[in-house]
Amino acid sequence: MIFSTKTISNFVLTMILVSLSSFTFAKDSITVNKAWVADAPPNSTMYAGYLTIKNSGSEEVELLTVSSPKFKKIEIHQTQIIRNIARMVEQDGLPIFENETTTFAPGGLHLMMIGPKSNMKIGDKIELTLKFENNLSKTVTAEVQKRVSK
Ligand SMILES: [Cu+2]
Repeated sequence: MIFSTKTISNFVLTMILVSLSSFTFAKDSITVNKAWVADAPPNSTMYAGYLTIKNSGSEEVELLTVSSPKFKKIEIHQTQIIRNIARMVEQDGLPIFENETTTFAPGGLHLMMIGPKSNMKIGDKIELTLKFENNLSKTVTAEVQKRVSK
């Protein structure tokens, strides 16, 4: 087969555009919503945070870490009932499945926010940065709200 230089350069250009658009698509496929942090008694050393992560893309994306300037450390926890006892199990990376919304909610998945750098009160705004694979990151603002028992 013989390719003209123009054909090859068009081919290369197409490949560049294809890889750029798939990158853009992956970046825009994740949406983080409804972020809030449950109020806790004064001097609490831990808070629980909740949010939803929607993956509208066609590929699974893994949530790697969550951080906030107002906390020393944030872990991703899943509450599991093992022999009638609720235990919190740290998730080492959390797959966010394609075409699904993953919901963090009381009694299930939550952000375990450890070591607040100051006291929190209802209405305070907390910045959360979620890092995903493929160098994707999303920053959202969570408001401290009264815990609602379900
Ligand atoms: Cu926990």
